[in-house]
Amino acid sequence: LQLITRISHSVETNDYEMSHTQPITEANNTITTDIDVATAEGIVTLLRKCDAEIFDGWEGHKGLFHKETMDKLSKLAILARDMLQNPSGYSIVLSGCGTSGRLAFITARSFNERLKNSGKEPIYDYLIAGGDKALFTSQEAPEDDPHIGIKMLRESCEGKKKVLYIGITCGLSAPFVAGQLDFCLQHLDKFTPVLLGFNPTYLARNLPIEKWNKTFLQVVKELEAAEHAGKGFILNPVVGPEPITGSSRMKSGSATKILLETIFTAAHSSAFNPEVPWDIETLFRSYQAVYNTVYSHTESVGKLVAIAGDSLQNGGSIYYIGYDTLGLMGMTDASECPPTYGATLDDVRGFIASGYNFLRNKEGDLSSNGKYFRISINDFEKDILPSLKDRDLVICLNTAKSLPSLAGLKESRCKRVMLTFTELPDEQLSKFDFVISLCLPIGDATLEPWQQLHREIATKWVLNAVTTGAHVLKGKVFQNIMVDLKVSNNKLFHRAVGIIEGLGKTSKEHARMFLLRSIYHTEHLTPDQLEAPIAQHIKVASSQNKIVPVALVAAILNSSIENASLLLDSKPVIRVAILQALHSQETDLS
Ligand code: F1P
Repeated sequence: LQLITRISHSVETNDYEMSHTQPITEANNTITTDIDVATAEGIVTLLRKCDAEIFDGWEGHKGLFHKETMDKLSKLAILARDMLQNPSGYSIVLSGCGTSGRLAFITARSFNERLKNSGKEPIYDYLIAGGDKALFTSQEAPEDDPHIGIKMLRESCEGKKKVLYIGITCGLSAPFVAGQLDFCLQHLDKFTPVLLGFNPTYLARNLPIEKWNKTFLQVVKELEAAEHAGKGFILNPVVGPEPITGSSRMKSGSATKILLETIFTAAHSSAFNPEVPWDIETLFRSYQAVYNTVYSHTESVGKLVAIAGDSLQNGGSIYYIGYDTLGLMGMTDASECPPTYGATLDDVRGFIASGYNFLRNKEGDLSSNGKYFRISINDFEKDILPSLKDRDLVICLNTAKSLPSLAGLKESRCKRVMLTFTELPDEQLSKFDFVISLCLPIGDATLEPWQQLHREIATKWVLNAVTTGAHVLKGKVFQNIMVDLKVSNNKLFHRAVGIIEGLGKTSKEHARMFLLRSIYHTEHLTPDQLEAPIAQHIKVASSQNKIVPVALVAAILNSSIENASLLLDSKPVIRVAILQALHSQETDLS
Protein backbone atom coordinates (compact mmCIF):
# COMPACT_ATOMS: atom_id res chain seq x y z
CA LEU A 1 0.00 0.00 0.00
CA GLN A 2 2.82 2.35 0.91
CA LEU A 3 4.44 1.70 -2.45
CA ILE A 4 1.20 2.44 -4.31
CA THR A 5 0.73 5.65 -2.38
CA ARG A 6 4.28 6.65 -3.15
CA ILE A 7 3.95 5.91 -6.84
CA SER A 8 0.66 7.76 -7.15
CA HIS A 9 2.11 10.70 -5.26
CA SER A 10 5.10 10.86 -7.57
CA VAL A 11 2.80 10.71 -10.60
CA GLU A 12 0.83 13.67 -9.23
CA THR A 13 4.03 15.50 -8.51
CA ASN A 14 5.42 14.87 -11.98
CA ASP A 15 2.22 16.11 -13.60
CA TYR A 16 2.41 19.23 -11.53
CA GLU A 17 6.12 19.51 -12.14
CA MET A 18 5.65 19.39 -15.89
CA SER A 19 3.01 22.06 -15.99
CA HIS A 20 4.36 24.42 -13.31
CA THR A 21 7.71 26.09 -13.07
CA GLN A 22 6.68 29.03 -10.95
CA PRO A 23 7.35 28.70 -7.23
CA ILE A 24 4.08 28.49 -5.31
CA THR A 25 5.27 31.28 -3.02
CA GLU A 26 5.50 33.56 -6.07
CA ALA A 27 2.20 32.50 -7.69
CA ASN A 28 -1.04 34.51 -7.79
CA ASN A 29 -3.69 33.40 -5.35
CA THR A 30 -6.99 33.28 -7.22
CA ILE A 31 -8.88 34.00 -3.98
CA THR A 32 -7.57 37.55 -3.83
CA THR A 33 -7.59 38.59 -7.51
CA ASP A 34 -10.16 41.31 -6.72
CA ILE A 35 -8.70 42.40 -3.39
CA ASP A 36 -7.92 45.81 -4.86
CA VAL A 37 -11.62 46.62 -5.28
CA ALA A 38 -12.80 45.06 -2.02
CA THR A 39 -14.08 47.00 0.99
CA ALA A 40 -12.03 46.98 4.20
CA GLU A 41 -14.11 44.17 5.65
CA GLY A 42 -14.06 42.40 2.28
CA ILE A 43 -10.25 42.49 2.37
CA VAL A 44 -10.22 40.76 5.76
CA THR A 45 -12.69 38.15 4.50
CA LEU A 46 -10.35 37.37 1.61
CA LEU A 47 -7.35 37.15 3.95
CA ARG A 48 -9.34 34.78 6.13
CA LYS A 49 -9.91 32.46 3.14
CA CYS A 50 -6.28 32.65 2.12
CA ASP A 51 -4.95 32.00 5.62
CA ALA A 52 -7.22 28.96 5.88
CA GLU A 53 -4.89 27.30 3.35
CA ILE A 54 -2.14 27.29 6.00
CA PHE A 55 -4.12 24.58 7.78
CA ASP A 56 -6.26 23.11 5.00
CA GLY A 57 -3.43 22.76 2.50
CA TRP A 58 -3.36 23.71 -1.16
CA GLU A 59 -4.15 21.78 -4.31
CA GLY A 60 -3.33 18.38 -2.87
CA HIS A 61 0.27 19.23 -1.95
CA LYS A 62 1.67 17.98 1.30
CA GLY A 63 0.74 20.53 3.96
CA LEU A 64 1.13 21.08 7.69
CA PHE A 65 -1.00 18.11 8.74
CA HIS A 66 0.61 15.71 6.29
CA LYS A 67 2.13 12.73 8.08
CA GLU A 68 5.54 13.41 6.58
CA THR A 69 5.57 16.99 7.90
CA MET A 70 4.43 15.93 11.35
CA ASP A 71 6.93 13.05 11.49
CA LYS A 72 9.80 15.36 10.63
CA LEU A 73 8.66 17.83 13.27
CA SER A 74 8.58 15.07 15.89
CA LYS A 75 12.10 14.01 14.96
CA LEU A 76 13.34 17.59 15.16
CA ALA A 77 11.64 18.06 18.52
CA ILE A 78 13.44 14.97 19.83
CA LEU A 79 16.78 16.21 18.51
CA ALA A 80 16.22 19.59 20.16
CA ARG A 81 15.08 17.92 23.38
CA ASP A 82 18.32 15.94 23.60
CA MET A 83 20.30 19.15 23.19
CA LEU A 84 18.24 20.94 25.82
CA GLN A 85 18.79 18.14 28.32
CA ASN A 86 22.52 18.17 27.83
CA PRO A 87 23.28 21.66 26.53
CA SER A 88 27.02 21.91 27.00
CA GLY A 89 28.68 22.58 23.61
CA TYR A 90 25.34 22.42 21.78
CA SER A 91 23.64 25.17 19.86
CA ILE A 92 20.41 25.64 17.92
CA VAL A 93 20.88 28.27 15.23
CA LEU A 94 17.92 29.81 13.41
CA SER A 95 18.75 31.88 10.37
CA GLY A 96 17.08 33.78 7.54
CA CYS A 97 16.62 37.01 5.62
CA GLY A 98 13.98 39.71 6.03
CA THR A 99 10.87 38.41 7.78
CA SER A 100 12.41 34.94 8.00
CA GLY A 101 15.42 36.38 9.88
CA ARG A 102 13.15 38.41 12.15
CA LEU A 103 11.18 35.28 13.01
CA ALA A 104 14.47 33.48 13.63
CA PHE A 105 15.35 36.22 16.13
CA ILE A 106 11.93 36.25 17.76
CA THR A 107 11.89 32.46 18.19
CA ALA A 108 15.45 32.25 19.51
CA ARG A 109 14.72 35.10 21.93
CA SER A 110 11.47 33.57 23.10
CA PHE A 111 12.86 30.12 23.87
CA ASN A 112 16.10 31.47 25.39
CA GLU A 113 14.00 33.58 27.75
CA ARG A 114 12.16 30.44 28.85
CA LEU A 115 15.45 28.70 29.53
CA LYS A 116 16.92 31.68 31.40
CA ASN A 117 13.75 32.14 33.48
CA SER A 118 14.06 28.61 34.75
CA GLY A 119 17.78 28.95 35.47
CA LYS A 120 18.94 27.01 32.41
CA GLU A 121 21.59 27.72 29.86
CA PRO A 122 20.28 29.52 26.73
CA ILE A 123 21.23 27.53 23.64
CA TYR A 124 19.38 29.30 20.85
CA ASP A 125 21.06 31.72 18.49
CA TYR A 126 19.79 33.67 15.48
CA LEU A 127 21.37 35.01 12.31
CA ILE A 128 19.77 37.62 10.08
CA ALA A 129 21.19 38.88 6.79
CA GLY A 130 22.34 42.46 7.33
CA GLY A 131 22.72 41.98 11.11
CA ASP A 132 20.49 43.45 13.81
CA LYS A 133 19.71 46.58 11.78
CA ALA A 134 17.62 44.27 9.60
CA LEU A 135 15.37 43.53 12.58
CA PHE A 136 13.56 46.83 11.94
CA THR A 137 14.61 48.08 8.52
CA SER A 138 14.95 45.95 5.44
CA GLN A 139 18.60 45.36 4.51
CA GLU A 140 18.11 43.14 1.53
CA ALA A 141 21.44 43.30 -0.33
CA PRO A 142 23.26 40.92 2.09
CA GLU A 143 20.48 38.38 1.41
CA ASP A 144 22.13 37.75 -1.96
CA ASP A 145 25.55 36.93 -0.56
CA PRO A 146 26.27 33.30 0.40
CA HIS A 147 29.75 34.20 1.65
CA ILE A 148 28.37 36.63 4.26
CA GLY A 149 25.99 33.88 5.37
CA ILE A 150 28.82 31.37 5.76
CA LYS A 151 30.99 33.85 7.66
CA MET A 152 28.20 34.65 10.11
CA LEU A 153 27.40 30.98 10.69
CA ARG A 154 31.05 30.04 11.15
CA GLU A 155 31.49 32.78 13.76
CA SER A 156 28.34 31.94 15.68
CA CYS A 157 29.25 28.24 15.92
CA GLU A 158 32.90 28.51 16.81
CA GLY A 159 33.78 26.15 19.64
CA LYS A 160 30.45 24.29 19.47
CA LYS A 161 30.39 20.49 19.38
CA LYS A 162 27.03 20.03 17.68
CA VAL A 163 24.73 22.47 15.98
CA LEU A 164 21.14 22.11 14.88
CA TYR A 165 20.94 24.67 12.08
CA ILE A 166 17.57 25.78 10.66
CA GLY A 167 17.83 27.94 7.53
CA ILE A 168 14.54 29.66 6.74
CA THR A 169 13.79 30.87 3.25
CA CYS A 170 10.12 30.82 2.34
CA GLY A 171 10.82 30.82 -1.38
CA LEU A 172 13.67 28.26 -1.17
CA SER A 173 15.73 30.97 -2.75
CA ALA A 174 17.92 33.12 -0.46
CA PRO A 175 21.64 32.87 -1.32
CA PHE A 176 22.51 33.84 2.30
CA VAL A 177 20.80 30.62 3.45
CA ALA A 178 22.12 28.58 0.50
CA GLY A 179 25.70 29.37 1.57
CA GLN A 180 25.00 28.33 5.15
CA LEU A 181 23.30 25.08 4.15
CA ASP A 182 26.20 24.26 1.86
CA PHE A 183 28.66 24.95 4.70
CA CYS A 184 26.69 22.64 7.01
CA LEU A 185 26.64 19.93 4.34
CA GLN A 186 30.40 20.04 4.24
CA HIS A 187 30.59 19.62 8.03
CA LEU A 188 27.93 17.03 8.77
CA ASP A 189 29.90 15.74 11.74
CA LYS A 190 29.07 19.00 13.52
CA PHE A 191 25.91 20.34 11.84
CA THR A 192 22.44 18.92 11.32
CA PRO A 193 21.12 21.17 8.55
CA VAL A 194 17.41 21.88 8.21
CA LEU A 195 15.86 23.85 5.36
CA LEU A 196 12.53 25.46 6.17
CA GLY A 197 10.47 26.89 3.30
CA PHE A 198 7.19 26.59 1.46
CA ASN A 199 7.80 25.29 -2.06
CA PRO A 200 8.26 21.73 -3.25
CA THR A 201 11.97 21.08 -3.69
CA TYR A 202 11.79 20.97 -7.51
CA LEU A 203 10.66 24.60 -7.41
CA ALA A 204 13.72 25.74 -5.47
CA ARG A 205 15.51 28.56 -7.25
CA ASN A 206 17.68 27.38 -10.11
CA LEU A 207 19.19 30.71 -11.13
CA PRO A 208 22.90 31.46 -10.85
CA ILE A 209 24.00 33.09 -7.61
CA GLU A 210 26.49 35.88 -8.22
CA LYS A 211 30.07 35.10 -7.14
CA TRP A 212 29.15 31.52 -6.29
CA ASN A 213 29.20 28.20 -8.08
CA LYS A 214 25.87 26.64 -7.11
CA THR A 215 22.20 27.39 -7.46
CA PHE A 216 19.80 27.01 -4.56
CA LEU A 217 18.34 23.95 -6.26
CA GLN A 218 21.76 22.27 -6.39
CA VAL A 219 22.16 22.79 -2.65
CA VAL A 220 18.67 21.38 -2.09
CA LYS A 221 19.59 18.26 -4.06
CA GLU A 222 22.64 17.72 -1.84
CA LEU A 223 20.50 18.26 1.22
CA GLU A 224 17.99 15.72 -0.08
CA ALA A 225 20.80 13.17 -0.27
CA ALA A 226 21.86 14.04 3.29
CA GLU A 227 18.24 13.70 4.40
CA HIS A 228 18.06 10.20 2.93
CA ALA A 229 21.17 9.35 4.90
CA GLY A 230 19.48 10.61 8.08
CA LYS A 231 21.73 13.66 8.34
CA GLY A 232 19.46 16.58 7.52
CA PHE A 233 15.88 17.68 7.01
CA ILE A 234 13.85 19.50 4.42
CA LEU A 235 10.73 20.93 5.96
CA ASN A 236 8.67 22.33 3.10
CA PRO A 237 4.92 21.97 3.53
CA VAL A 238 2.90 23.93 1.00
CA VAL A 239 0.61 26.63 2.37
CA GLY A 240 -0.52 28.07 -0.98
CA PRO A 241 0.23 31.34 -2.73
CA GLU A 242 0.31 34.55 -0.74
CA PRO A 243 -2.73 36.88 -0.64
CA ILE A 244 -0.56 39.63 -2.12
CA THR A 245 1.60 37.89 -4.69
CA GLY A 246 5.01 36.99 -3.31
CA SER A 247 4.42 38.70 0.07
CA SER A 248 5.97 35.86 2.04
CA ARG A 249 5.77 37.84 5.28
CA MET A 250 2.10 36.82 5.34
CA LYS A 251 1.15 33.13 5.12
CA SER A 252 4.69 31.80 4.86
CA GLY A 253 5.73 33.98 7.81
CA SER A 254 2.82 32.73 9.90
CA ALA A 255 3.56 29.13 8.96
CA THR A 256 7.25 29.67 9.84
CA LYS A 257 6.24 30.86 13.29
CA ILE A 258 3.86 27.93 13.76
CA LEU A 259 6.41 25.32 12.65
CA LEU A 260 9.33 26.66 14.68
CA GLU A 261 7.29 27.13 17.83
CA THR A 262 5.73 23.72 17.46
CA ILE A 263 9.16 22.05 17.29
CA PHE A 264 10.51 23.89 20.31
CA THR A 265 7.33 23.81 22.40
CA ALA A 266 7.35 20.04 21.96
CA ALA A 267 11.09 19.90 22.70
CA HIS A 268 10.81 21.99 25.89
CA SER A 269 7.77 20.07 27.11
CA SER A 270 9.41 16.73 26.62
CA ALA A 271 12.78 17.86 28.05
CA PHE A 272 11.48 19.52 31.19
CA ASN A 273 7.98 18.09 31.75
CA PRO A 274 8.26 14.53 30.45
CA GLU A 275 5.09 13.51 32.29
CA VAL A 276 3.05 15.89 30.11
CA PRO A 277 2.20 14.28 26.78
CA TRP A 278 2.68 16.37 23.63
CA ASP A 279 1.97 15.74 20.05
CA ILE A 280 2.48 17.80 16.95
CA GLU A 281 -1.09 17.60 15.75
CA THR A 282 -2.50 18.99 19.02
CA LEU A 283 -0.05 21.88 18.84
CA PHE A 284 -1.03 22.63 15.22
CA ARG A 285 -4.72 22.47 16.17
CA SER A 286 -4.13 25.01 18.92
CA TYR A 287 -2.85 27.50 16.31
CA GLN A 288 -5.82 26.70 14.10
CA ALA A 289 -8.12 27.53 17.01
CA VAL A 290 -6.35 30.91 17.31
CA TYR A 291 -6.86 31.46 13.58
CA ASN A 292 -10.60 30.74 14.01
CA THR A 293 -10.89 33.18 16.90
CA VAL A 294 -9.05 35.98 15.13
CA TYR A 295 -11.17 35.72 12.02
CA SER A 296 -14.39 35.41 13.98
CA HIS A 297 -13.70 39.12 14.55
CA THR A 298 -13.58 39.89 10.82
CA GLU A 299 -15.98 42.80 11.19
CA SER A 300 -13.90 44.52 13.91
CA VAL A 301 -10.61 43.87 12.11
CA GLY A 302 -12.26 45.26 8.97
CA LYS A 303 -13.12 48.44 10.89
CA LEU A 304 -9.52 48.75 12.00
CA VAL A 305 -8.33 48.25 8.40
CA ALA A 306 -10.68 51.05 7.30
CA ILE A 307 -9.26 53.40 9.98
CA ALA A 308 -5.69 52.49 8.98
CA GLY A 309 -6.52 52.98 5.29
CA ASP A 310 -7.91 56.46 6.06
CA SER A 311 -4.72 57.36 7.90
CA LEU A 312 -2.40 56.35 5.08
CA GLN A 313 -4.60 57.90 2.39
CA ASN A 314 -4.58 61.21 4.24
CA GLY A 315 -0.82 61.25 4.65
CA GLY A 316 -0.90 60.05 8.26
CA SER A 317 1.18 57.33 9.90
CA ILE A 318 0.42 54.14 11.77
CA TYR A 319 2.28 53.53 15.06
CA TYR A 320 2.29 50.24 16.95
CA ILE A 321 2.96 50.46 20.68
CA GLY A 322 3.80 47.06 22.14
CA TYR A 323 4.11 46.66 25.88
CA ASP A 324 5.60 43.16 25.64
CA THR A 325 6.49 40.59 22.97
CA LEU A 326 3.41 41.61 21.00
CA GLY A 327 5.52 44.64 20.13
CA LEU A 328 7.87 42.32 18.22
CA MET A 329 4.97 41.55 15.90
CA GLY A 330 4.37 45.27 15.46
CA MET A 331 8.00 45.97 14.60
CA THR A 332 8.17 43.06 12.19
CA ASP A 333 4.98 44.07 10.45
CA ALA A 334 6.15 47.69 10.11
CA SER A 335 9.59 46.73 8.79
CA GLU A 336 8.14 45.01 5.72
CA CYS A 337 6.06 47.95 4.46
CA PRO A 338 8.87 49.79 2.62
CA PRO A 339 10.05 46.84 0.49
CA THR A 340 6.56 45.49 -0.09
CA TYR A 341 4.62 48.67 -0.79
CA GLY A 342 7.26 51.29 -1.47
CA ALA A 343 6.14 52.89 1.84
CA THR A 344 8.36 55.41 3.60
CA LEU A 345 9.99 54.49 6.91
CA ASP A 346 7.60 56.96 8.57
CA ASP A 347 4.40 55.42 7.22
CA VAL A 348 4.30 52.51 9.69
CA ARG A 349 6.52 52.25 12.76
CA GLY A 350 6.73 49.91 15.69
CA PHE A 351 7.77 50.77 19.26
CA ILE A 352 8.37 48.28 22.00
CA ALA A 353 8.52 48.42 25.82
CA SER A 354 12.01 49.48 26.99
CA GLY A 355 13.50 49.12 23.50
CA TYR A 356 16.85 47.34 23.25
CA ASN A 357 16.82 46.37 26.94
CA PHE A 358 13.68 44.43 26.23
CA LEU A 359 14.86 43.12 22.88
CA ARG A 360 18.17 41.71 24.12
CA ASN A 361 19.43 41.52 20.56
CA LYS A 362 23.07 40.55 19.99
CA GLU A 363 24.34 43.93 18.76
CA GLY A 364 22.70 45.86 21.61
CA ASP A 365 21.54 49.47 21.36
CA LEU A 366 21.42 50.61 17.73
CA SER A 367 19.74 53.96 18.36
CA SER A 368 22.83 55.90 17.24
CA ASN A 369 21.95 54.82 13.67
CA GLY A 370 19.21 57.43 13.55
CA LYS A 371 15.59 58.09 14.35
CA TYR A 372 14.28 54.87 12.84
CA PHE A 373 16.37 52.94 15.34
CA ARG A 374 14.81 54.67 18.35
CA ILE A 375 12.32 51.98 19.25
CA SER A 376 11.28 52.22 22.91
CA ILE A 377 7.94 53.53 24.15
CA ASN A 378 9.89 56.33 25.79
CA ASP A 379 11.31 57.24 22.39
CA PHE A 380 7.76 57.30 21.03
CA GLU A 381 6.68 59.62 23.84
CA LYS A 382 9.56 62.00 23.12
CA ASP A 383 9.84 61.86 19.31
CA ILE A 384 6.33 61.22 18.05
CA LEU A 385 3.59 61.80 20.59
CA PRO A 386 3.87 65.60 20.88
CA SER A 387 3.34 66.08 17.15
CA LEU A 388 0.63 63.50 16.44
CA LYS A 389 -2.10 64.74 14.11
CA ASP A 390 -5.72 63.63 13.76
CA ARG A 391 -4.84 61.65 10.63
CA ASP A 392 -2.34 59.50 12.57
CA LEU A 393 -3.27 56.17 14.11
CA VAL A 394 -1.79 54.64 17.27
CA ILE A 395 -2.48 50.96 17.87
CA CYS A 396 -1.63 49.71 21.36
CA LEU A 397 -0.92 45.99 21.68
CA ASN A 398 -1.61 44.66 25.10
CA THR A 399 -1.49 41.45 27.10
CA ALA A 400 -1.40 42.74 30.69
CA LYS A 401 -4.44 43.38 32.84
CA SER A 402 -3.49 46.96 33.52
CA LEU A 403 -2.04 49.23 30.93
CA PRO A 404 0.97 51.41 31.76
CA SER A 405 -0.01 55.02 31.26
CA LEU A 406 1.12 56.59 28.04
CA ALA A 407 1.29 60.19 29.12
CA GLY A 408 -0.44 62.48 26.68
CA LEU A 409 -2.00 59.83 24.44
CA LYS A 410 -5.53 60.54 25.61
CA GLU A 411 -5.10 64.26 24.97
CA SER A 412 -3.62 63.70 21.54
CA ARG A 413 -5.77 64.31 18.44
CA CYS A 414 -4.74 61.05 16.77
CA LYS A 415 -6.95 57.99 16.46
CA ARG A 416 -6.34 55.48 19.26
CA VAL A 417 -7.01 51.79 18.95
CA MET A 418 -6.34 48.98 21.38
CA LEU A 419 -5.80 45.34 20.54
CA THR A 420 -6.08 43.45 23.79
CA PHE A 421 -6.21 39.87 25.00
CA THR A 422 -7.54 40.61 28.49
CA GLU A 423 -10.57 42.26 29.97
CA LEU A 424 -9.60 45.83 30.77
CA PRO A 425 -11.45 48.16 33.15
CA ASP A 426 -13.70 50.75 31.50
CA GLU A 427 -11.56 53.64 32.64
CA GLN A 428 -8.62 52.20 30.64
CA LEU A 429 -10.77 51.42 27.63
CA SER A 430 -12.20 54.91 27.56
CA LYS A 431 -8.82 56.21 26.39
CA PHE A 432 -9.41 54.50 23.04
CA ASP A 433 -11.64 55.25 20.08
CA PHE A 434 -11.89 51.59 19.20
CA VAL A 435 -11.00 48.35 20.96
CA ILE A 436 -10.57 44.84 19.60
CA SER A 437 -10.64 42.35 22.42
CA LEU A 438 -9.61 38.82 21.50
CA CYS A 439 -10.35 36.07 23.93
CA LEU A 440 -8.22 33.16 22.79
CA PRO A 441 -9.14 29.56 23.54
CA ILE A 442 -6.71 27.87 25.93
CA GLY A 443 -7.80 24.38 24.97
CA ASP A 444 -5.69 21.68 26.55
CA ALA A 445 -4.42 22.99 29.95
CA THR A 446 -0.85 21.96 29.04
CA LEU A 447 -0.90 24.67 26.40
CA GLU A 448 -1.41 27.45 28.89
CA PRO A 449 2.29 28.25 29.40
CA TRP A 450 2.51 28.86 25.65
CA GLN A 451 -0.40 31.32 25.48
CA GLN A 452 1.84 34.28 24.71
CA LEU A 453 2.94 32.59 21.48
CA HIS A 454 -0.72 32.34 20.53
CA ARG A 455 -1.30 36.00 21.31
CA GLU A 456 1.67 36.83 19.13
CA ILE A 457 0.40 35.02 16.07
CA ALA A 458 -3.08 36.46 16.63
CA THR A 459 -1.44 39.90 16.66
CA LYS A 460 0.51 39.03 13.52
CA TRP A 461 -2.67 38.10 11.68
CA VAL A 462 -4.43 41.31 12.73
CA LEU A 463 -1.47 43.58 11.93
CA ASN A 464 -0.75 41.91 8.59
CA ALA A 465 -4.40 42.63 7.74
CA VAL A 466 -3.99 46.25 8.88
CA THR A 467 -0.95 47.06 6.74
CA THR A 468 -1.97 44.95 3.77
CA GLY A 469 -5.50 46.36 3.83
CA ALA A 470 -4.37 49.96 4.37
CA HIS A 471 -1.94 49.80 1.44
CA VAL A 472 -4.56 48.14 -0.75
CA LEU A 473 -7.00 50.94 0.14
CA LYS A 474 -4.27 53.46 -0.66
CA GLY A 475 -4.10 52.01 -4.17
CA LYS A 476 -0.65 50.40 -3.84
CA VAL A 477 -1.86 47.08 -5.20
CA PHE A 478 -3.18 46.22 -8.65
CA GLN A 479 -5.42 43.14 -8.55
CA ASN A 480 -3.37 41.24 -5.94
CA ILE A 481 0.02 42.34 -7.15
CA MET A 482 2.31 44.64 -5.21
CA VAL A 483 3.24 46.85 -8.11
CA ASP A 484 5.23 49.35 -6.06
CA LEU A 485 7.72 46.94 -4.54
CA LYS A 486 11.33 47.97 -3.99
CA VAL A 487 13.85 46.28 -6.29
CA SER A 488 16.22 45.65 -3.43
CA ASN A 489 17.39 42.07 -3.89
CA ASN A 490 17.81 39.42 -6.56
CA LYS A 491 14.49 37.72 -5.82
CA LEU A 492 12.68 41.06 -6.02
CA PHE A 493 14.48 41.96 -9.27
CA HIS A 494 13.14 38.79 -10.90
CA ARG A 495 9.73 39.33 -9.34
CA ALA A 496 9.63 42.85 -10.82
CA VAL A 497 10.51 41.49 -14.28
CA GLY A 498 7.69 38.92 -13.88
CA ILE A 499 5.17 41.64 -12.93
CA ILE A 500 6.08 43.77 -15.96
CA GLU A 501 6.04 40.71 -18.20
CA GLY A 502 2.60 39.60 -16.97
CA LEU A 503 0.71 42.88 -16.65
CA GLY A 504 2.55 44.55 -19.53
CA LYS A 505 1.82 41.49 -21.73
CA THR A 506 5.34 41.53 -23.08
CA SER A 507 8.25 39.11 -23.28
CA LYS A 508 10.59 38.53 -20.35
CA GLU A 509 13.41 40.17 -22.27
CA HIS A 510 11.37 43.31 -23.05
CA ALA A 511 10.16 43.45 -19.46
CA ARG A 512 13.74 43.37 -18.26
CA MET A 513 14.65 46.20 -20.63
CA PHE A 514 11.78 48.37 -19.37
CA LEU A 515 12.89 47.70 -15.81
CA LEU A 516 16.51 48.61 -16.54
CA ARG A 517 15.47 51.76 -18.39
CA SER A 518 13.40 52.78 -15.40
CA ILE A 519 16.25 52.03 -12.98
CA TYR A 520 18.75 54.09 -15.03
CA HIS A 521 16.21 56.76 -16.11
CA THR A 522 17.09 56.43 -19.74
CA GLU A 523 15.53 55.54 -23.06
CA HIS A 524 18.83 54.09 -24.31
CA LEU A 525 20.81 51.75 -22.12
CA THR A 526 24.60 51.86 -22.47
CA PRO A 527 26.58 48.63 -23.01
CA ASP A 528 27.88 48.95 -19.43
CA GLN A 529 24.36 49.15 -18.06
CA LEU A 530 23.23 46.22 -20.18
CA GLU A 531 26.09 44.03 -19.08
CA ALA A 532 26.17 44.99 -15.40
CA PRO A 533 25.39 42.16 -12.94
CA ILE A 534 21.98 42.17 -11.27
CA ALA A 535 23.63 43.22 -7.99
CA GLN A 536 24.62 46.49 -9.69
CA HIS A 537 21.07 47.15 -10.91
CA ILE A 538 19.80 46.51 -7.40
CA LYS A 539 22.32 48.93 -5.92
CA VAL A 540 21.08 51.71 -8.20
CA ALA A 541 17.40 50.78 -7.79
CA SER A 542 17.32 50.36 -4.01
CA SER A 543 17.28 54.02 -3.09
CA GLN A 544 14.73 55.06 -5.71
CA ASN A 545 10.95 55.25 -5.68
CA LYS A 546 8.34 53.95 -8.13
CA ILE A 547 10.86 52.08 -10.30
CA VAL A 548 8.47 49.21 -11.04
CA PRO A 549 5.31 51.31 -11.62
CA VAL A 550 7.19 53.52 -14.10
CA ALA A 551 8.60 50.52 -15.96
CA LEU A 552 5.19 48.84 -15.95
CA VAL A 553 3.28 51.86 -17.28
CA ALA A 554 5.96 52.32 -19.96
CA ALA A 555 5.60 48.65 -20.92
CA ILE A 556 1.80 48.79 -21.05
CA LEU A 557 1.81 51.94 -23.20
CA ASN A 558 5.01 51.03 -25.01
CA SER A 559 6.02 54.58 -24.15
CA SER A 560 9.16 56.35 -23.03
CA ILE A 561 10.23 56.21 -19.40
CA GLU A 562 9.77 59.97 -19.27
CA ASN A 563 6.12 59.78 -20.35
CA ALA A 564 5.42 56.97 -17.91
CA SER A 565 6.93 59.04 -15.08
CA LEU A 566 4.79 62.03 -16.06
CA LEU A 567 1.66 59.88 -16.04
CA LEU A 568 2.51 58.54 -12.58
CA ASP A 569 3.17 62.05 -11.29
CA SER A 570 -0.22 63.17 -12.51
CA LYS A 571 -1.92 60.09 -11.00
CA PRO A 572 -0.23 59.48 -7.65
CA VAL A 573 -2.49 56.52 -6.84
CA ILE A 574 -0.57 53.76 -8.57
CA ARG A 575 -3.54 51.49 -9.17
CA VAL A 576 -5.38 54.33 -10.91
CA ALA A 577 -2.34 55.11 -13.08
CA ILE A 578 -2.07 51.49 -14.16
CA LEU A 579 -5.78 51.25 -14.86
CA GLN A 580 -5.57 54.38 -16.97
CA ALA A 581 -2.58 52.99 -18.87
CA LEU A 582 -4.41 49.71 -19.51
CA HIS A 583 -7.51 51.58 -20.58
CA SER A 584 -5.67 53.76 -23.08
CA GLN A 585 -3.90 50.67 -24.42
CA GLU A 586 -7.29 49.01 -25.02
CA THR A 587 -8.64 52.15 -26.67
CA ASP A 588 -5.59 52.27 -28.96
CA LEU A 589 -6.08 48.64 -29.91
CA SER A 590 -9.74 49.12 -30.73
C1 F1P B 1 13.24 36.79 2.43
C2 F1P B 1 12.76 38.22 2.16
C3 F1P B 1 11.31 38.40 2.59
C4 F1P B 1 10.84 39.79 2.22
C5 F1P B 1 11.13 40.15 0.76
C6 F1P B 1 12.54 39.83 0.37
O1 F1P B 1 12.49 35.88 1.71
O2 F1P B 1 13.54 39.13 2.86
O3 F1P B 1 11.17 38.22 3.97
O4 F1P B 1 9.45 39.87 2.43
O5 F1P B 1 10.23 39.46 -0.09
O6 F1P B 1 12.89 38.49 0.76
P1 F1P B 1 12.69 34.31 1.87
O7 F1P B 1 14.16 34.04 1.77
O8 F1P B 1 12.12 33.92 3.19
O9 F1P B 1 11.94 33.70 0.72
